[in-house]
Amino acid sequence: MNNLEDLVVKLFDIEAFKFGSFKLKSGIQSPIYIDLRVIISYPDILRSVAVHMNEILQRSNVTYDSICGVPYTALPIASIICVDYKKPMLIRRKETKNYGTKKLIEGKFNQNDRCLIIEDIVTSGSSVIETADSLRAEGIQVTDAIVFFDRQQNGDNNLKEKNIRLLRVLTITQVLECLVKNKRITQEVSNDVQEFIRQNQTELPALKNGIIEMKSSSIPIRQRFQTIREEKKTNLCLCADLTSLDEIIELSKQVGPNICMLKIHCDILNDFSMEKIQQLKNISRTFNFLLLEDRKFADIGNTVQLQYTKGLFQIATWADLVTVHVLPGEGIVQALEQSVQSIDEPRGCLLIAQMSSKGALTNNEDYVKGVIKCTEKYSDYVIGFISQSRLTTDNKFIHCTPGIHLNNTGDQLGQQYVTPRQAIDGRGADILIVGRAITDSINRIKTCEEYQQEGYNVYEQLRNI
Ligand code: S5P
Repeated sequence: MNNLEDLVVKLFDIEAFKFGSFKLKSGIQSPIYIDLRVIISYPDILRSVAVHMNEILQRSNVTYDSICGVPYTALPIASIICVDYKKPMLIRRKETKNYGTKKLIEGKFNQNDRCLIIEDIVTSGSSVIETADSLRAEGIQVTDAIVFFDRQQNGDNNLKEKNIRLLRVLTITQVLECLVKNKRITQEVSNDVQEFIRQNQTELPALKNGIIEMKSSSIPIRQRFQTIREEKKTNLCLCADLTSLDEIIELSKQVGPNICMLKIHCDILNDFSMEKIQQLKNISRTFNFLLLEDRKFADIGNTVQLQYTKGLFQIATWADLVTVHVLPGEGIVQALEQSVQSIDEPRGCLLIAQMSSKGALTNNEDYVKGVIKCTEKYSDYVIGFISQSRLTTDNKFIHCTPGIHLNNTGDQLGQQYVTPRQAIDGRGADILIVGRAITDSINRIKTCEEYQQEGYNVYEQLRNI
């Protein structure tokens, strides 16, 4: 069955294409229903689909080191291409395991390998993008994807936005033409479908499962936190005060499902590079957590603008959130907010209201009042506080509390700890910032899970009172 036209007719005959009136998952009524899953029951057809896909790959001169099929229908197709054309395969899990290595990508790969994504049908491109984000989070390059069938609902442009070129064997227009020509459907039915397609163009949707918010790039940070907390059931911010970004990247992949935020200090890193920080950012998108650079800005407006946007770190380009002292006056916040106006993703900051360290000069009533005033004035950019108590009844401001440990009361350098329960119940914390309690523990993943569970349980208990 080398002829593509024969294959289309065969697919119609095995009911991979159905025409009528079908309610889609989205609730929309569609005149066409396409389900390529049936091909696994017809080995000749399955192989023919793979052969045609490979022909397109040959013609397009794509170079790649491995192939990753999007579960499920594309998996057998990917397997055939990999075996027949001797390419290694990767598999992206739909969910990470709760045990063992928690790997999201199975198979062997090297950093900067190029992986081709295979999918059966593309509508918006969201599944391909979800797969690409996971691969990229592992340092694998994704530049091309191939689909058997393009519904022509703007998937190609959505993928282009993510720097992925879409190759395809067939478009819906070609299928309709072929089926009319072979008298399987009437011209009228074909026109109806074309009209439906024209009216149902897609944009990149937000994905579910707490993993990847494609539109996270446009959802305000405050709202993102609320969604993450509910979907992932976590109010834990891991504070990774490690000096190796490589190590933070590895750790963030392991604990990504457990945290709502990752806090780092970029100026303590021995191996900072924009490439690596971009990788961390991709991981934060894959696992849907916020990235907080704990820069604690504390200078005049002009200087903080430069510190925020320039230099080695270019913090504004990657950090969803930063921390800020209001010591120099509210101009500091105005200056920071101004410098991210041209960035097309939401940015926010947390004001340091009260510190956890012994004898902190911040912990004075007038100072805290000034911080609250500033927070209210710049409430678009300031999403909340770093604090040791609840400072306002306005729940839109997020209270993040550091100085958390389950079985320690402090360190030798003035840090003071309370337990997660004390922080949430006693002090009104929304987010627990936990550092060495996790990073110094023998099993970081397990400890992280413990803090996540403890923090979220206390939050839920209070919510249900
Ligand atoms: O008052 C504060 C504010 C902050 S942001 N007290 C703090 O400890 N922090 C930060 O939280 C601090 O810089 C460190 O990164 C983290 C606490 O780390 P831990 O190891 O003591 O939990």
